[in-house]
Amino acid sequence: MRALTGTDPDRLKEEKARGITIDLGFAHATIHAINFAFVDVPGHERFVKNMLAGVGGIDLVVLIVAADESVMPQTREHFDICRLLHVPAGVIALTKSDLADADTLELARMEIRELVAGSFLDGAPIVPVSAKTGEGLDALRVALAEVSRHTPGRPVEGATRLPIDRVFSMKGFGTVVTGTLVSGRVGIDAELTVAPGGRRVKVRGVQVHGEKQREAVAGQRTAINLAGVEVEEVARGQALVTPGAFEETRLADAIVEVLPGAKPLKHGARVRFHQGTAEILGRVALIGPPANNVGADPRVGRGTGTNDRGVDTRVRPETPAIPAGGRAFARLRLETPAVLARGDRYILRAYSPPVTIAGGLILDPRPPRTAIRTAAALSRCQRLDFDPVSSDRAEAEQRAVAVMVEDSGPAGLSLAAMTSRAGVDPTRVDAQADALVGATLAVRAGDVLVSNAIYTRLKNGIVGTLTAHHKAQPLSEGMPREELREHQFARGHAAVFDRALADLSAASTIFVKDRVALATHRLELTPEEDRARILIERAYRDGGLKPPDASAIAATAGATAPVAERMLKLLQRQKVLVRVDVLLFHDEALKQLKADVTSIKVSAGAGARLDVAMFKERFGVTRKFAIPLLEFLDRERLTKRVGDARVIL
Ligand SMILES: Nc1nc2c(ncn2[C@@H]2O[C@H](COP(=O)(O)OP(=O)(O)OP(=O)(O)O)[C@@H](O)[C@H]2O)c(=O)[nH]1
Ligand SMILES: [Mg+2]
Repeated sequence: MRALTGTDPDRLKEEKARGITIDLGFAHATIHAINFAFVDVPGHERFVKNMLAGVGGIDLVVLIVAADESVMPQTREHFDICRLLHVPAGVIALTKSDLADADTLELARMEIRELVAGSFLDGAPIVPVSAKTGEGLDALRVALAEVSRHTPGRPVEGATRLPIDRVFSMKGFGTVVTGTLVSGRVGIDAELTVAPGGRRVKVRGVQVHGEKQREAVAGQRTAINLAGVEVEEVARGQALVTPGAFEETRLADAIVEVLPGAKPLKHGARVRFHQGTAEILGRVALIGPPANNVGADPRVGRGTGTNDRGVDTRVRPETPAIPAGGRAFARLRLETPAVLARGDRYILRAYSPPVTIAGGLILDPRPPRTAIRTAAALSRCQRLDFDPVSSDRAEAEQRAVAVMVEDSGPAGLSLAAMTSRAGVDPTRVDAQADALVGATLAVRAGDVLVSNAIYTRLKNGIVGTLTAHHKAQPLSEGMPREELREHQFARGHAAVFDRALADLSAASTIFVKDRVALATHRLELTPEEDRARILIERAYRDGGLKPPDASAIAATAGATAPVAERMLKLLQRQKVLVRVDVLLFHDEALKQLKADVTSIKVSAGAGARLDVAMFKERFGVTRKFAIPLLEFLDRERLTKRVGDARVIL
């Protein structure tokens, strides 16, 4: 690395003393007018954990094999990791070429070719180099420049994500974090989140390759000076992200690919989950029906078949497992939260001894907490399955959003979750929502999508509930809106309920005011009730501002007390009678009163006064009615109390 970049990446005292790399080292160089940032990773198997924190964001790999030692166990593990992470391309450097003769070099070449056969490095240049003599360095530079030209760029427009690999404090600056910016950009004054944890921070300064910049973009090695956080509050494994753009999660559904040489990965196995710069302990739970069921995925936990007499000798595995070289769907249960997105690659290492056993792709960073050893869970994962490189992106997104909308039930999938959970680019959220609605898979209500099936069920449920309500309470004009929502859709999103009411109302199926009724609903009163209702209403209308006493109304109406009581309630719900304090007035009397007070103001001018005596005199009422009515006028903001009198407003 020093021969290539002029920088010795080994920073630690212990590294210098022992002559080995323990932790990540960084350097940069411009080669054939291309800016390269190098992440030097430790080779020793004891430090693979650190190596993993360095390879998360790389676009290219330089696989280093010492010519005198050829392919070593750690070479295989590093190569496996690169393959599982789907590093797209690379170059192989055969170092210490000065220590090897032509035959040794050729032997090493052969072993390397065998190792990489059929992989992304199949056919990659193998360049002998010597750091000692400098031989081959130019050829390595040419190879690097060449392979980098075919490397896809990183998404600059997406959400910002910088997995943190180092944190330190700089005198006069405060907290600095470094990492490879895997997507988005980081500019001065940007407000970001340190996740997991959700600590909000502000970017004070940005450096790329040791130089101050106003902004860093995806693909760059970056050092960021942060305001709003102490060094002790940030650690490798966290990420600097756009607030809300990623899921902080302890559960994820994923594809798992077990390495050909690894032991079978058992259901429930404890593993070390590596993603970004994080290492998190967790367990792997296999998704799908038990392997010994008919129709089960034959790649999961396959038995030994039949013996020569045709007897089924398959052992029913106690614990299903993904065999070496197998691929399956699994739910990852993490012991602490990770910051994940759909499409993330990750590595699994055994809990002990910590060797690399598998890797995979995150399909859903926030799956529902439902049973997973079922055919339904398996088919759900099949619908979520995709390949970030070869799949039709819009189509894969569409499938994922449809599944997630179904998962979300009546609560609906928010447009924000379409980005954080389903990985839809914010600029395409509306189009994807429209497409789903167009395919009659979902209904959009405000900022949420709810499945068409649930929406239809909700609408039918509303009609059913109202039908039952009208039957049970024929005198009710309908159900209070909130009561209907509680009854029908308590766990649902309010916007979805509102949309259902609006749709049913537009279709003239229901009638919505404070209460919701079927459009066909008519009050059905008995002749006695109807007569009482008419007489009561007349009594209040005639009473005007001196209404009858409610407790004596039954006699007036010639009805029984319960009937009179029901009719009084009905007239109040219909807003024919209005309660003022403990009194009931006919709505028309109150409207007339307000009109009269307004006309006083017109004739006497603004600021005219009205006191209790004047009110009694003018409207011919006693104090018993005058006081509540004046307070009513205050509440209606027609008058305002000033001392003992009132000013007409
Ligand atoms: N003769 C010769 N010696 C070399 C060459 N490259 C490295 N060495 C020596 O090999 C030893 C290990 O070199 P490093 O560059 O630390 O190897 P590394 O792969 O980074 O090792 P780790 O990071 O600890 O895994 C050192 O003593 C180097 O001086 C070379 O091209 N020729
Ligand atoms: Mg080293």
